[in-house]
Amino acid sequence: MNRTVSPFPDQKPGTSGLRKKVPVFQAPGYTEAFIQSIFDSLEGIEGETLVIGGDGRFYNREVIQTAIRMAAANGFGRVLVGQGGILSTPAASHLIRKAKAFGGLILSASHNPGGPTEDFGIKYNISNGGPAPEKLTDAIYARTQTIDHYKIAEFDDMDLDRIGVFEAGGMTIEVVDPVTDYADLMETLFDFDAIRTLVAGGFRVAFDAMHAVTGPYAREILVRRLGVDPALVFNATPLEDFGGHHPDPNLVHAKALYDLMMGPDAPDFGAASDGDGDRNLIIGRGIFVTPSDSLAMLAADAHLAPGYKDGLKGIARSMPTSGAADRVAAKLGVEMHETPTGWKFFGNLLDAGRCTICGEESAGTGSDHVREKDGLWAVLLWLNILAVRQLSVMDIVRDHWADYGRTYYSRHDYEAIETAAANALVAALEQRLGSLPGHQVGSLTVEKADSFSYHDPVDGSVSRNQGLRIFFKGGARLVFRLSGTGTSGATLRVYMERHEPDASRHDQETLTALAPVIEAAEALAEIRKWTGRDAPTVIT
Ligand code: VG1
Ligand code: CO
Repeated sequence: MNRTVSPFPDQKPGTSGLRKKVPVFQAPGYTEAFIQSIFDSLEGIEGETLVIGGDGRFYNREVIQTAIRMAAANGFGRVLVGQGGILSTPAASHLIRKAKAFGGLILSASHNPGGPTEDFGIKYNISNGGPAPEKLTDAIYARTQTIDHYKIAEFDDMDLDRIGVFEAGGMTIEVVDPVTDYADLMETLFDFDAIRTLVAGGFRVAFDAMHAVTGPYAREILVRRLGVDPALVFNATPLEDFGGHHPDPNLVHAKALYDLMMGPDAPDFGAASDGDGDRNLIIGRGIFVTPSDSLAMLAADAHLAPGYKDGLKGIARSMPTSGAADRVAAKLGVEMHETPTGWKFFGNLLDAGRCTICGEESAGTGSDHVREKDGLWAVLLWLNILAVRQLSVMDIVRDHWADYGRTYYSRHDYEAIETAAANALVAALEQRLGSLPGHQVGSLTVEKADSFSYHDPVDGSVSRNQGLRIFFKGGARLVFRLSGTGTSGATLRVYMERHEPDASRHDQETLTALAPVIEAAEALAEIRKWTGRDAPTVIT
């Protein structure tokens, strides 16, 4: 049946779908209007398959029931839904590809907190398993401006906990095991025997699932298939509110793991993932591996894993990610691509065979095995490399720095600042960009400054205003951009990096090594003046 609904004018497309507070999604007709706007923007869904799953956060089950009824009324022939409403983002991407589905709805707000007054999100992925490209997210947004009704079938809630095939509203609904297919895919890419041998030999692996979606995946893959000690798999039961924490695998929110890894009884390898399982944090005994470095190191050694034994077609990174991976691509003699923030920009490159491994500084790494970033994939590739090289994480990192130089890197986030102030800061800096080259800031001299535009080499589309970049003589770089995933006010992200080729200078503290770049950020953008903040909320 058709029900009337009002358009909702202020929902600009974000970095990954629509993210709002739960009460916003609970407003009558709101969720339905967004889902209908997605369906209205797709062509040819009649009789097709739709994958639905989420990270298990509060409101997941309710939205899944609504989405199933709406899929039936909109003419889908089949829905595949993860048991309990669960599918990690990479597992959903894989399922879309494996089932040759038309697309999928992924319900998550990723690393944002969950609960009745916390965050929820809805994202649409296309048939390649990847996030909708900008053209489609723009179309969905345009539809939200004019939508006046939605279609919904009337049938009882489905039992999401029972695996099986059901019929309702003229549509087939299959409740599937969310873990097995994904775990099997991982076994095709990595040498599980080698990792099992490593673990059996006393190599201790710790994993923090942060009470989010990777718990069941980690139990199956790490514990059951690889023999990892279950006592070192922490917070493996998904909770609707993630135990009241942010399921964000960084040094602030995964501090317990960090402290363990820096402590006297540290395991050999520590990792964590986020709410929806697409991010990864890697910490060796006594050493945190920055995500930008991790991307470079995984790319350099990927050929040691069976799935990548023929080498890489290319590497891609988001613009704010450090240039460490570029040096690996240059040495391997493969293409290097620099895209805007957000996984949707990697899809075309992966589909066209222009890159094999992709990554973002925000703890996202992945490959052409799916079309999303993949937290456990990165953990397994690290373990495969460690098993083959028989070195510690610390030694692998130091070797890499010795070969390629070290790229010091840090991101400063100013969360929940006033939107108007954030926009004004960016506008003021943007206006000055043209006058910056040659300008002296402390000990640094600006070489070049611009606003990043991306020209997609595959489909020719152009994405503008993707962040302000300031390059200094000698290779340091500063980037400013506003987050597209926050749900309260604005978040300013400042990204700093500096390459240090001299191995005798690889032991500096990151913030010391970056001090001139950090000072330049304040001098150029006047962050204090605009935001009223003395310090960032999160430093990663
Ligand atoms: C952030 C990260 C970005 C990532 C995005 C979605 O976006 O910076 O790299 O792709 O989150 O990740 P933003 O616009 O807030 O900077 V996930 O794991 O939250 O889906
Ligand atoms: Co995520």
